[in-house]
Amino acid sequence: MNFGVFTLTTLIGCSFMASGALANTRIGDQPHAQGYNHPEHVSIGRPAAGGTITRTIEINIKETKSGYMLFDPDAIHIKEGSVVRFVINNFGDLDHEFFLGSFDEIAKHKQWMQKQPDMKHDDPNAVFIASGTSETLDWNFSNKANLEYVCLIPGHREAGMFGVIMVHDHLAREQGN
Ligand SMILES: [Cu+2]
Repeated sequence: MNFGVFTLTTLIGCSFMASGALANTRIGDQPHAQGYNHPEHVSIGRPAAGGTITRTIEINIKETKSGYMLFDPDAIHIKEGSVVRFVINNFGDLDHEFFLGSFDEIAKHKQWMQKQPDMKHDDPNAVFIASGTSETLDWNFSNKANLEYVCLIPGHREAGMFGVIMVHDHLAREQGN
C-alpha cells in the first residue's frame, strides 16, 4: 500500500524535525529560517540591508465577520531588482505575522510551526504584527521568482492568510501597447 508507506515516512520526517527543534532552541537555528541564504534553495531575494527603497507596498490585515483572516492585497507583481518596503497594518483583533518565502520553504516551515505554536519569528524575511499596530519589512527582490507570503500562526493560513508575489523582469502594465 503506497499510502501506508507515505504515512510512515511522513511520521518519521515529522518526529525528526521535532527532535531537531528541541535540540536547537535558538531562533537562528530554525530549520529553513535562513533559507534565502542557501544556494540550493529557490532564491527569494535578500534582505534590503539599508539599500534605497524603490517601492513601498502597503498590506492590510483584516478579519471578517464570516471568519476569514486576509491580506489585502493578496497578489502582488514586482519588477525584478526592486527594493520594496512592505508596510503591514494589522486591523485585526488578533496578532499576526508576515512571512515571506518560497512555496517549498513555507510548506516545510508550516509543518514545523505546528509543533512550535508559540514561536515568534525573528528573521529578516518575517515580521510579527501585534493587533492594531503596523510594522515594516524591507526586501530586495533580486531575481525572478514566484513567492508566497503567509501568516504561519497555526490555523491562520487555513483561514485565508496567504498571498502570492510574482517577480518578473518586466511588468505588463509598464509595457504600454
Ligand atoms: Cu495570522
